[in-house]
Amino acid sequence: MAIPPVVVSAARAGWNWQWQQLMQGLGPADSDGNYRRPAAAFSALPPLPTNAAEPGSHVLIVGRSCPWAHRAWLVWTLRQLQNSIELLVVEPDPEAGRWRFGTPFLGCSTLQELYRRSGATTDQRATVPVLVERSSGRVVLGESARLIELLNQWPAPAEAPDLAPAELSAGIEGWRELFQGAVNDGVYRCGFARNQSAYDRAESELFAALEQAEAALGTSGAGPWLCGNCLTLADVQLFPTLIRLELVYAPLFGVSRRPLWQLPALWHWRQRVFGLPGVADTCCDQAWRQDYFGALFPLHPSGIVPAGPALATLVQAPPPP
Ligand SMILES: N[C@@H](CCC(=O)N[C@@H](CS)C(=O)NCC(=O)O)C(=O)O
Repeated sequence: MAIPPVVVSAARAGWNWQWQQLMQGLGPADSDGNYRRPAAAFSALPPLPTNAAEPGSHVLIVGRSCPWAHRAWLVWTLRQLQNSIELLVVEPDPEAGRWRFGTPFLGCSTLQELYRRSGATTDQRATVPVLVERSSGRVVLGESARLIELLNQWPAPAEAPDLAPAELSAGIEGWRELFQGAVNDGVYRCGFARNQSAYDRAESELFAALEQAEAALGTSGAGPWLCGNCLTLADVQLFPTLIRLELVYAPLFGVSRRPLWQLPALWHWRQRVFGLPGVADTCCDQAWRQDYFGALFPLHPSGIVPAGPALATLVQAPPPP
């Protein structure tokens, strides 16, 4: 028997109302429906700690699926900070919507406890990445854009690259500012948009920025990195978003106007970054899929985790003609 149209429209209105409530749990939106990322706790760039050179004095806490943590993990890897800063991976707890430690860390079982102990208020989110001083157990910095700057100043082996050389600073900062809003946060503004216009705004800004990067890399004699011969924080900031593009952002957040193979300079750039020593170890495609599709209930209520594509096909094979 056909369901009466009045019942269908009542169910739709009820479902839409509930969806808006659930979306509020993912993140706030402004009155036009644009997602507005809440400010991070412990976001100011501190001076380099006096005990930075002491091996094991600090711990970098990351989550595998988080793109903001990924950028810090990349700088830690590229600058070979393994002997000076310990890396600690936390696990998601989708039911409680927070990060937890596999085994208690400095007396805390959740990241939230660690943040509270450092003075975070109850309305502040306990986010990764976060840098913690081991001896005091206190948060040093919890904002990834500043954290990658701090890690770039951290005492490192002589052969470690400087990812922000002074002579390139204008170019690096230009790219970083563009990517932070239009791309890194842009994918979330697409996925968490509350209406079509909010999505349209974020989506066109995002692809305009990608096309700008494509044009810069595709210019003859340019590259191999965004700022020329030198790998910089600009490359570091773009990679975590682009490596997740076909795996999660296209299917889940609707970032699908152009798959990356249609931006060939960026496709090859992504392969180059992936091929740098240690970078593959920071790419956990199974965890990305599981965490995004399994945990973002309002966007994907079934929780069904898609089977592909395999990461290897995105970083090893040449793009389709
Ligand atoms: N502004 C922060 C944002 C980081 C962030 O949003 N991390 C997410 C994971 S991708 C998180 O830890 N969320 C936990 C929460 O919101 O409670 C940064 O860039 O460091």
